[in-house]
Parts: sequence; C-alpha cells; structure tokens
Amino acid sequence: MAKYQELADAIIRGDNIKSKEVTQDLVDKKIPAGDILGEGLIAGMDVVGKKFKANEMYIPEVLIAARAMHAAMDILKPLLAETGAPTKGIAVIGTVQGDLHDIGKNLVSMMLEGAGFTVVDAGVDVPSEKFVEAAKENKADIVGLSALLTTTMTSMKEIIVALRKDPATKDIKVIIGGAPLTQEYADSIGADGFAPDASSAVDISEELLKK
Ligand code: B1M
Repeated sequence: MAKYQELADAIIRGDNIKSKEVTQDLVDKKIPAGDILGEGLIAGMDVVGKKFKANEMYIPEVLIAARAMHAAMDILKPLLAETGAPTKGIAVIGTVQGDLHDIGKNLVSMMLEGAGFTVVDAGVDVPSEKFVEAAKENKADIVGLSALLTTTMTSMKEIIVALRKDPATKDIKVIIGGAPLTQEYADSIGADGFAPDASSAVDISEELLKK
C-alpha cells in the first residue's frame, strides 16, 4: 500500500509531523495498528538500521528518525495494547551503576522498538538489584546493559551473576554494549551477546531469541 511506503519514507527522513499525520490517517481508515507498525514504522526503521550499519546514515539522523518513529508510536501504543499485537520480545535496558551516559542506550532502545521489541527503559546509574527487579516485573526475554566508562563496565559481571542466581531470571539472555566493550569481554563475563552498535543490538537480540 502506497501509504505504508509514505510512512516508512517519513521515518527514514525523520519527518515526525508527516509520520504522525500518515499514522493517524491509517488509523482513521481502520487499518490494524499491528500492520501500521510492521509495514510502515518497522519497515522504515529497518532501512535506517541498514543505512546506519553501512555508514550511509549517522547518529544524529538515526536519532531524528527514531523521534519520528516515537511520534507515530504514541498514536499506536494504546491501540497495540488493546489488540495485543505480538511483540518480538521484551527487553529491559539500562546503563549500569555509576554511569550516566545514555545516548547510546537510547539509540539501542529506539532501534529495538523500531524492530518490534517491547522496550522497558530502566534508566541510567542502574544497580544490579534494579536490573533483576525490572527483569522479573516485566517478564523480560532480554536484559541489555550499556556502559561507557572503563570504571563502570566491570559491574556488568555482578549484574549477570545476580540475574543467573535468581530462578526467575536465570535464563534471560543478556546483551552488553558501549564504547569500551568487546566480544572478548562479553565472553569473559558470561554475557550472551555483545553489540558494537545499535543495529547489531537488534540483530543479536533477534538471533538470541530464535535459539
Ligand atoms: Co563522557 N566519557 N564522561 N560524558 N563521554 C566518554 C565516554 C569518554 C570516552 C570521553 C573521553 O575521555 N575521551 C570518557 C570515558 C573514558 C573511559 O572510561 N575510558 C568519558 C568520561 C571520562 C566522562 C566523565 C567521567 C567526565 C568527568 O566528569 N570527568 C563523566 C562521567 C559521568 C558518569 O557517567 N558518571 C562523563 C560525562 C559525560 C556527559 C554527561 C558530559 C556526556 C553524557 C551525556 C549523556 O549521555 N546524556 C558525556 C559524553 C557525551 C561523552 C562522549 C563525548 C560521547 C558518548 C556518546 O554519547 N556517544 C564520550 C566520548 C566518545 O565516545 N567519543 C564520553 C554517542 C553514542 C551513540 O555512542 O554511547 O558508544 P555510544 O553507543 C553506541 C555503541 O557503543 C553501542 O551502540 C551505540 C550506537 O551505535 N552501545 C550499545 C551502547 N550501549 C549499548 C548497549 C547495547 C548494545 C550496544 O546493548 C544493551
């Protein structure tokens, strides 16, 4: 449908006025919210993710695209809650204790949402107990940990140990990311995945939930 393409294009351009307008128009035409999400918003963010990965789009453009997606999501969220449209999984994501950097985390959250995950943002400076609590409360499939400081990345191990200790959270997949982190570090602390950037975080989350 041409309107889906118009919506996807508005997301890719980061035009939040147009994304709201087209979404509202589709809702008024009684198109199911899940279809608008999948065929318009996610399709648009999918292109953004690919362009970001290929260095054809940069962080500011991705954030602007994500803002356009959020504007449209505000219209769809109550309708999606009503219809129970399927989610790809529930992700609790936060920046670890002592760390206030949230730009990367927010980007990852937006890309996950754009790809069809339900994201619970635990915020910044999040202690391990709060990650466990939020994971339980929200029945998370994935916990995402972000850290930008070499001094705070070390607390990731403690969070993973706390999650594995609790029978209610022991099987939840944990992904980590942030500038100082590496795959080797992820392996050494028992994380299920490491993502060097936001679009890889989507790929890895999808892969982990398939297993
Ligand atoms: Co800070 N800071 N900062 N800072 N800051 C860095 C990280 C630093 C490298 C700058 C430097 O010295 N060159 C340095 C860390 C050094 C180190 O530990 N090795 C540093 C420092 C030292 C500090 C303070 C200690 C400075 C001070 O007060 N003396 C202080 C610490 C405060 C605290 O957290 N307790 C501090 C404060 C700040 C500001 C508040 C001013 C601000 C943060 C604002 C905010 O986030 N709301 C800030 C900023 C902006 C930066 C830099 C300049 C940019 C970070 C950023 O947002 N990048 C940064 C230098 C740099 O990186 N060039 C720096 C853009 C963002 C999109 O990238 O976060 O890497 P990034 O996220 C990427 C990937 O890493 C990945 O995907 C994202 C998108 O591709 N990713 C994930 C991130 N999280 C992920 C999670 C995943 C998966 C992927 O799964 C869950």
